[in-house]
Formats: sequence, C-alpha cells, structure tokens
Amino acid sequence: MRSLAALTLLTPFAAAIWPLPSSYTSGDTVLWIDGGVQISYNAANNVGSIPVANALKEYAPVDPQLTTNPQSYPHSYWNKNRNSTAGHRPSQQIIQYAIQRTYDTILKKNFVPWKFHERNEDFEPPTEGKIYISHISLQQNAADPDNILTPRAGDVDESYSLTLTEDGEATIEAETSIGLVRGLTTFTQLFYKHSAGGAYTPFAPVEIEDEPKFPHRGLNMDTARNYFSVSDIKRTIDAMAYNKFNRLHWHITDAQSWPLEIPALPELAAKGAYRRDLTYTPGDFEEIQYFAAIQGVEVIVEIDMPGHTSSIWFSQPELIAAFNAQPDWNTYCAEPPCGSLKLNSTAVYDFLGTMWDDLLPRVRSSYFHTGGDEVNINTYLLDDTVRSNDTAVLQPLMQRFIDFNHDRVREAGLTPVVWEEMLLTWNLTLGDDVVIQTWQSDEAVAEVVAAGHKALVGNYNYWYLDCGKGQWIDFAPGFASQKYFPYNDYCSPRKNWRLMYSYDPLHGIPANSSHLVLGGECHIWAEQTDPINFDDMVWPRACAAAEVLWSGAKDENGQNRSQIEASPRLSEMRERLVARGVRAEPIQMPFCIMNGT
Ligand code: CP6
Repeated sequence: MRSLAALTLLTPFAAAIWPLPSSYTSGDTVLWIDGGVQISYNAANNVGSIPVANALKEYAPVDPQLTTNPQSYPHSYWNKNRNSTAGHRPSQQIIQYAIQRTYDTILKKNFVPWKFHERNEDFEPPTEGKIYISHISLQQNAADPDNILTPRAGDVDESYSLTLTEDGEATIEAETSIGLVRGLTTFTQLFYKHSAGGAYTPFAPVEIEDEPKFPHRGLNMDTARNYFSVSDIKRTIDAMAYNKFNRLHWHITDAQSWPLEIPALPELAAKGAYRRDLTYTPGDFEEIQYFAAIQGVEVIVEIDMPGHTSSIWFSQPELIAAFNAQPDWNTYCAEPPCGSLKLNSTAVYDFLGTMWDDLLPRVRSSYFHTGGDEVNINTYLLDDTVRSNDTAVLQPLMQRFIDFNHDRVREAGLTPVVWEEMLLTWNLTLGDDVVIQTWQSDEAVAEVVAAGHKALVGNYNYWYLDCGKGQWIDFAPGFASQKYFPYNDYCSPRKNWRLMYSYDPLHGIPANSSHLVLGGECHIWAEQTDPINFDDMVWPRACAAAEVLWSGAKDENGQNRSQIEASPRLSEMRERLVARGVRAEPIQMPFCIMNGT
C-alpha cells in the first residue's frame, strides 16, 4: 500500500528527471516555452562568452558540418580547439551545440513527448493566459580548462544548479561548460508537449542542485562482432549524453573483424573488415571523437590484445597463434575464431610499434584501453615462438608485452586501461596509473582496489546488456566442436532494467577505498546485436546504469533506490528517447503508469 501511495504522489507532481538529481524541489505553476526565449551565456573572465541573448529561434549551429557533412569532417576544427589558448572555440562550440540540442529537444522537432495522463479532458493546463519563460541564463563561474575537449580523468567538473522562477526566469550555473550542458539536459526534461501545440512545464518553481556520484559513467560498444555506421554511433552518443553518460568505451576490434583503418597498415582493415566498405576511416574516427567530446563524452578506444585478435590473421597470419584451432576451439579460447598475438615475436613488436605510431596521435581521449581479457594459455601451445602453456614461461612474456604497450600509451600522454585478468589472473605488475576494468565479479573490484588500483565496475551478471545470467545453459552435446559459437544458447534471456538498477558499484568495497572505484560501464557485446536491434538492446536498460552511476545506487536513507519510484520515471525517459529517434523498447504498458485508471 505504501508503495502504491508513493506512485500516485510522485507521478503527477515531480518532473521525471533521469538520472535523478542530487536535490530537487518543484511547484505546480505552469510555464510555457517557445522560440522567443532569450538565452545568454556568461563565463568568468569572459572565457567562452558568445553574444548574449541569441533567440533560440534565430540560432544557427556554428558548425553545420556536425550534422550535414559526416564524411569530410574538418580536422582543422579539432586541432584549433585542442591547442587553442585564444578564441576559446571549444567552450563556444560546446555551449552552442548544447543550445541547439536544447532547442531541438523542446521545440524544433517536437522531441518532447506528451505526458501520460488521467483519462479526462482537462489533464493538460489551459491554453489561455499563458506565462512564457522569457530568459535562460547560463552562468559559468570559472574558465574552462584548456583541455576541456581532451579531459584528464575526473578533471571536468560536471556539477550545476538550475533554478526556474514562477515568473519565467531560468538560470543554470556551473563551473565548466560541460556542467552547463548537463544542466540544459535536465532543463529539457521539465517539459511536455501540449495537444494544442507548444511545450510547457507544470512544475515551476524549480530548484535543482546536481553533481555526479562517479566520474566514469560508460557504455562499452562492440563494433567488431557487428559493424555499426558512424550515424549509429552518433545516435548512441547523443542518447548517452542525454543520460549524462560521459564515456563511450569503443571496443573497436576483436577476433571476428578489424574495422579500424590504420593507414600505416592498410591491409589490416582491407582484409580484416567484414567488407571493404565496413570500416572506420581516420575521418570517421576523428568525427566520432569530436562529436562525443563536445557533448562531454570521452571516447575510450580499445584495441583488445593479445587475445581476441585473430582478425589480424587475415592480413598478417605470421603474427597470430592458433587461428585454426577447430574443431576444439574451446580448448584454446573463449569464443572462436581463436587467435592471439604471438608472445615472443619481434615481428609482433614491429607491428605494434607501427600501429601505435599511427593510431595514438589520433586519439583524443586521456585513456587508451589495451584489452587483456580472456587469454587462454593453451593458445601458446600453438605459438611457434613459445610452444608452452606453462604460466612460469608465459607470465614474464606477458609482462613484457603489457609493459611495451603501456609505455607507448604513456608516451602519447594517455592513461592505460586493461581488463581485470591482466592483474587478477596473470598477476602482472601494473603502474599505479593503470585503470583496471572488472567484469567477472564484485570480489574482483574489491581485489583491484585492495591492491591500490583504480577500478571500473560492470559485473556481467548485472550490466551485460547482451546476456541473461551469462551462464552456460543447456549446451547441446558436442557444443565445443561446433564451428560457430552458439552465443544465444549461452547468453539469453536478457536481464531486465530492475536487475541492472539493483547493482551497487560499491558493494563490498571498504569506505576508505571507495574513491578508487572511478565508476563503471554497461556493455553491449555485439555477437547478437547489429544496427537493427541495437537501440532496443541498449535502451532504456542502459538508463538504469546511467542513474546508478550519476545518482548512486542508494537513496538518501542508504537504501537501494526504489524501483517503484523509478519505473514510471523510466517510462517517461523512454518516451523522450523514442522522441529523439532512438528505438528504445517499452518497459511496461502506459496503463501501468497512468493516474486515475
Ligand atoms: N568479448 C570480449 C566478449 C566478452 C568479453 N570480452 C564476454 C564474455 C562473457 C560474456 C559476455 C561477453 N564477448 N572481447 C569479456 C570481457 Cl557472458
């Protein structure tokens, strides 16, 4: 009974902001918004200021290429932005693009959905005597750091405060332009479409104070098992930013395909991609990173090594051990085709050197993920440079491999990220700077932080979007001899958003090391996902992870957040995602969240 009462109270009187802000109060005054609203941006020391009082309706994007010319992205913009000390174009572009998105979301394309409502005719506010929001004032209290588009871990302050007075003055205050972006995102979630036209909020006055619980809030997207176009990836980044995610982990290569073009190694993608045209050009690579960065999303590129690399075999078979381990691939790897970079080979090191020289200077993040998951020691029985599955032999070679790669990553000014196995299974010595991405258990997180390392969470029993329990269920006899991995036998059914929402990144972590848990990622491995079902595999379930990472898993009483409260709010969030072109699946029928039914 208590929860039913909470449901009826919460639904009509509070905006369904997702993820939940740290604090939020609202009233019941109706305010309207239209293209006449004035918007101004003032930053400390005038850094990043743009002409005050642009009317939203007159606003023209400063960089039309962002939306109209994806193939020839202007590298000069990025380079100018990245090194800029004068002109402050990064902050301007961040704010101007955020204003454009705000406008698109609330007004231009009717991105704002209708509110679910009681079944009577006057559920909507009257259209006479409308009071309009006159002004949105963006106040940035500090200058953006010079590296705002290539942020250093945890450096960017994403906090903001938002007030909307009853007489229609909106103010968003933040320390950085990205804080303002987060505030504008929240602002759009106050509004509904009216059936008579226009958009209104029924919640004025509004007061919000907000900041993220975790600095690393990510989605891991696998573009190797299936190929996704630049526009699929951009749509995903847009939906991520709308959920205040700030890291796109781009698992760009794997055993099955190598879609990333490395101009210094042209055969890699030419032979390793699924098709000649299913690749990411350097222009695509640049464009995706830039498109993400101006929305406060850092792209963390992963080249998974030394396992998960048999797609290199198509161009350079001499570098790869155990590609043809059929039919008992199960002895040699986690998923066919088996293959690992040889562990004691100068040719492999030459290859890596060439790849790093080409790729690392083009990376716009502060991190680089060098993989390291699921290496099966038996692979090296088939490696002519080693011919051993003895850890005593392999471990020093693996240490040398990781040291080589991490030194190159560091020389490029980036921080290495690795999968947990490099530390927990291989017992390698890793620098304190290295971020360890866990996936197999909560105990793994505890072990990583106990060793003094920074950790990312994403337990596969909770945050793998492609899998149910991740257990080997009902395998057919002879499974291991099948050429093709029957992934759907192993990875279904799917988890629901409630299970994802119940996951606490700090579970079992002593308070004195919780600062080492930087945050986490949910994962969409793409064995069973391509652009046709990607959106509904990811959304709105990833929203559950976004809220845990932004707002924390616990409420103000230290209890797990209420799924009863979250459920109608998530349904509204899903409506907004659909309205912006993301084919998010419904979590329940509208009947369940309507009042008075
Ligand atoms: N691919 C890569 C995968 C997985 C991992 N790495 C994976 C493992 C277990 C499950 C789902 C996905 N498909 N490169 C593990 C990090 Cl249940």
